[in-house]
Amino acid sequence: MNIPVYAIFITGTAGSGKTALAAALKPWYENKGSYAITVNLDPGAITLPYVADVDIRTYINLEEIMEKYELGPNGALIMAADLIAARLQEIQDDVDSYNADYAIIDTPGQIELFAYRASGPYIVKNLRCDGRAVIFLFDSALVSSATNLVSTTLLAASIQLRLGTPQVPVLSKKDLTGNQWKQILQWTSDINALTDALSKETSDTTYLLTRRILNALAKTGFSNAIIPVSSVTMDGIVELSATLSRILSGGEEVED
Ligand SMILES: Nc1nc2c(ncn2[C@@H]2O[C@H](COP(=O)(O)OP(=O)(O)OP(=O)(O)O)[C@@H](O)[C@H]2O)c(=O)[nH]1
Ligand SMILES: [Mg+2]
Repeated sequence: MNIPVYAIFITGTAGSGKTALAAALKPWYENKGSYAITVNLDPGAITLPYVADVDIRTYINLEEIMEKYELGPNGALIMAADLIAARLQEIQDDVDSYNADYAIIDTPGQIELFAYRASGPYIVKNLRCDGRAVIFLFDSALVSSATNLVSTTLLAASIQLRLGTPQVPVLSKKDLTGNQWKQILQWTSDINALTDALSKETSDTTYLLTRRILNALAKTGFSNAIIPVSSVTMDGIVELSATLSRILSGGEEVED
């Protein structure tokens, strides 16, 4: 049976640029001579900046769920997220039919609906492929404060626990940060610089808690190798794809 070689799941906080990165990666891989497809797993997406080759909205209609179960938008989103797993076989068949080299998978806006309910981890672990990786987007607008960087890193660690799949940390929207991305990178590689920034930003109680969380995270080596990327200028995409290649192929470069 034809199965995609590599599955790349794009996760991150709401609005962090998941969809924009999916839209940017597909033509990038194709320019390199690979066949990449986009998979939209967000039943709540209204418009997409890419043509979804496989689209969960073919199988799950949010408005129908709202009407049928008399749910509001949030209740319907929760139910829709839960229904994604039940559609795995159809998604798999759709994906397989393309015989692609890469399946670039855009996940729902609300990360908690994807990662903390049963469906997301089920799909990530059970979609058949030769290699899988999860990108986690750190929104550069969000993590330009040291406190937010620590709390978003904690979220990324938690998502990795839930999805149980190698994670590539990415700093998104690099083009919007000016030179701030350099500061963020320094924080992620130098715990003393980050601790210093925290002490200037936070009150005593918050500082203590954040510091303890940071110390625990530091032991996991989290976000050490965060890759700054812009889906608009494509800056950083080469570095991202090289890291993905290493993970997806288990250490060996993927032939394009
Ligand atoms: N300048 C710039 N804007 C970006 C970049 N990535 C995303 N954006 C913008 O940020 C906004 C949110 O991007 P999306 O790709 O929709 O983010 P998302 O994570 O898919 O959002 P949800 O699915 O709603 O959670 C949009 O206006 C994008 O155009 C980037 O690299 N550079
Ligand atoms: Mg999106």
